[in-house]
Amino acid sequence: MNINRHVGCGVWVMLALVVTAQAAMVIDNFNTGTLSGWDKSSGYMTLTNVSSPTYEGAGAMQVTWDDWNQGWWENITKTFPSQDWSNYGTLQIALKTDASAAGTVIINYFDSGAWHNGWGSSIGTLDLSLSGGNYAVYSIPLGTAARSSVTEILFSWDNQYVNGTTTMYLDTIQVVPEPVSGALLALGGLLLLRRRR
Ligand SMILES: [Ca+2]
Repeated sequence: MNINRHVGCGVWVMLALVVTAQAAMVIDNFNTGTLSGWDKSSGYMTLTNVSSPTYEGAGAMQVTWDDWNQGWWENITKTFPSQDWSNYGTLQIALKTDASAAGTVIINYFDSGAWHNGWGSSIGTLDLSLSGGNYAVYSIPLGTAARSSVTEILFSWDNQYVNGTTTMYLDTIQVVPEPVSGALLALGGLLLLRRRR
C-alpha cells in the first residue's frame, strides 16, 4: 500500500460519484416549447408551456385549475415511448405552487409489461402546501414495482381541496439512480481491484 494507490482510489471514487450524478434520465424539462405527450382529464384545468418561472432552462409547465369543492379526482398524464427505469431508484420533480394550493398530488406510473390496476403503480404523494411559493425538488422512491417498460406517468389529485383558481408549476421530472447504491458499487469494485493486485 502506498500513497499513490490511496490517491488513485480517491480519484476513482470521485469519478464513480460523478458518473452516478450524471446518469439521471430526464422525462421532461419543458425546455422545448411544447407539451409533447401531456394530457389532462378535466375541462377545469389548463396546461401551458411557460418561459417563466422555471426551475431550470427555457421552460416549465403551468397547471391551473378552477374548481369549487367538486370532490372528484383530476389527472394530468404524460405518455412516452417505453423507458426502462429498472436501474433508477428515485423520481425527482421540481414543483412550485401558489399560496392557496392545498391537498396532495398522488403520483403513479404505468409499466406496460406488468400487471397493474387502473391506477398503475402508486409511488407516493406530494404535499402541495410544502413548496411555499418557491420551486422545491421532491424525491420519491420508486419502490419495488416492475418498471422495465414504463410508458406513462400520472399525477392525480382530489379537487375537494381546491376553492377557486390554483396554479402550480412543474419543471424537471427525472429518474435518478440511488446514489448510495452507486457509491457502494464503486467501493465494491475498488475492493475487488485491490484484491487482484
Ligand atoms: Ca425547464
